[in-house]
Amino acid sequence: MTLVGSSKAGAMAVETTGFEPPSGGSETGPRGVQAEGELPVGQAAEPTVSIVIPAKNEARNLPHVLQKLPEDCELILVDGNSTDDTIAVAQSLRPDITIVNQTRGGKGNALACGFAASKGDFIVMIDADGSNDPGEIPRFIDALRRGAHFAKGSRFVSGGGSDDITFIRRIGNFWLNKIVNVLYGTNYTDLCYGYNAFRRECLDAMRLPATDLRGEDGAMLWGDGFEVETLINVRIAKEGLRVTEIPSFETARHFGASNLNAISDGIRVLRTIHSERKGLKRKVVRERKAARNAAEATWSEADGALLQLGEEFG
Ligand SMILES: Nc1nc2c(ncn2[C@@H]2O[C@H](COP(=O)(O)OP(=O)(O)OP(=O)(O)O)[C@@H](O)[C@H]2O)c(=O)[nH]1
Ligand SMILES: [Mg+2]
Repeated sequence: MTLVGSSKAGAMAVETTGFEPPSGGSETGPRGVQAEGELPVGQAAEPTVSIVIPAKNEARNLPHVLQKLPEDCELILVDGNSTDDTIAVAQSLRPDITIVNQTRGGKGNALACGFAASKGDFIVMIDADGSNDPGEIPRFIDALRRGAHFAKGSRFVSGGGSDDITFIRRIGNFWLNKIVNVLYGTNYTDLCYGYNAFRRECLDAMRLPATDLRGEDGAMLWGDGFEVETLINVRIAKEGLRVTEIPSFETARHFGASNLNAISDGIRVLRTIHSERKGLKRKVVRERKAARNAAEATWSEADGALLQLGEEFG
């Protein structure tokens, strides 16, 4: 698969006109906060794409991922001190891959290290366990090309789904998602999902913990764990960036065991949601909700009018 068609390797053409949700995607999150109009995509006319892959003992799963990734992208695998052949397998499958060693523990630190090493104008984050379909990447890129700052994978919009999520995780994700939507005025449908893509400018909004800091006795810092997706989503919302949700289907990991603990990681997510509220103005949340309701009302009015037209002339 290539992302650029006939354009030069490592780059693709970008429309920098205003925002329109891509086909199969839906606009969500705070709206109308960011100034409308042209969105800068680095300095390049044809932005480049980096794919960041956190991997901890995923040697057996990597063939299902790396062989399906586009050729015309920068690939960065962030190794979590794997004790299997993760690095060797990655290098044999994709000799062009860059291997990065993470500086602390956890998936969040792995992503921060991968983002810091990346050079692309667009950055895709995808798991190494084979549960995210690389074939969906063009949908994410398309949303960014159409003006979204952040293209957020969702298993819970039409066209998405999961063979992997357990009952308890589904319930936890649902309620955590709901809390974020109420507190931050967003319209997310899948808070804790790690398959996303974004414009490089989003890194400033994410403010992930610096990769060169050392935790006490090598401990993880806040944001280094599985709370990272929530941290990213909340900070993107706080900055009022444009988010488009992309339907995504998650399959079960092919081999190996999960690194996530639904209870302890769920608590980290909850604490993140709470601690990120500092400095958030209620007025901003209210304005975002009002803007969203107004947009929804306009859509349903337009829908009604179209239906009526259809009945009259159809
Ligand atoms: N580098 C690095 N990668 C990690 C770490 N923890 C998890 N990952 C990777 O992050 C991705 C998601 O982790 P998973 O363990 O699959 O978590 P999950 O998807 O919630 O769990 P499952 O549904 O059971 O697959 C996988 O590619 C992991 O290899 C870590 O500490 N360091
Ligand atoms: Mg997984």
